[in-house]
Amino acid sequence: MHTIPESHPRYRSLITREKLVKGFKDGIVAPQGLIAHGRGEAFDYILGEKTHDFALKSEKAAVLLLSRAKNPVISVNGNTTALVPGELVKLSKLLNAPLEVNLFHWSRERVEKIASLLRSFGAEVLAEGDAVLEGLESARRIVNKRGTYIADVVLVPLEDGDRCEILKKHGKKVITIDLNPLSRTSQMADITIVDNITRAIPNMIKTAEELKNGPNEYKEFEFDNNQNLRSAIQLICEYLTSKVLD
Ligand code: PTJ
Repeated sequence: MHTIPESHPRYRSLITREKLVKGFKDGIVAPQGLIAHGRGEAFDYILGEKTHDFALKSEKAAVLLLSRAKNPVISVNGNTTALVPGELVKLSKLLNAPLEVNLFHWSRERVEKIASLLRSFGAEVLAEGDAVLEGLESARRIVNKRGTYIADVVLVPLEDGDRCEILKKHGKKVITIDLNPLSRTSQMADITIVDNITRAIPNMIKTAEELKNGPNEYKEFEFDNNQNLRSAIQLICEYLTSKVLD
């Protein structure tokens, strides 16, 4: 990795880029993943690069839904693994939700590399690719018998937009993490977390830990995904308008 001086005003953003570049060189991240990150960065920029109330609310709702699921699963791809490997493993353990490797730009080699990196953090990783999600033509159809195939709740962070609809057709609840509130997946998911995955997963870990220690606060939790998406889009509009009026 390049050395980035901590005093650099864009330090965190540059470190995140370095993680992806390293992930790409190590064969974890697809080349297209670097482009996908750029799109995410642009949305993060106009969201102020912080977790807003609407995001925190959706993160709590997501943890609650996953913790109440019978067969929850956390789907991981190249970008998510490069950015938050240890955190994904921690969340997976707290929620008893296995990690399942599911790639859009599929190769057996990359599946194995991602699985072994996550296993080095002590995770249970499903990577056999021994089942097919009917109705999907892309490589995302390759799933696991003990994972997405039987899951009732699926967390699909940084998704490319062809799977959410099919997962829902199969009767599954879908949670996504996507900085773009306008994306197809964001619009179709049951819970959309409009936040950077580098902040979202640590926030979800915190909630999962709180939930383990005392579930009372979460008993009456109400969540409206459409309202949540509207709040995210409104915040972007307000930010841009404020720049015009500056
Ligand atoms: O590893 P693979 O082969 O499964 O491929 C993974 C990528 C990400 C390349 C693939 O899923 C893809 O092409 O995705 P898209 O269509 O670019 O969509 C990814 C979405 O994630 C976009 O809406 C981005 O805005 C968003 N995004 C990118 N980086 C982040 C993010 N959302 C949250 N946190 C990020 N760091």
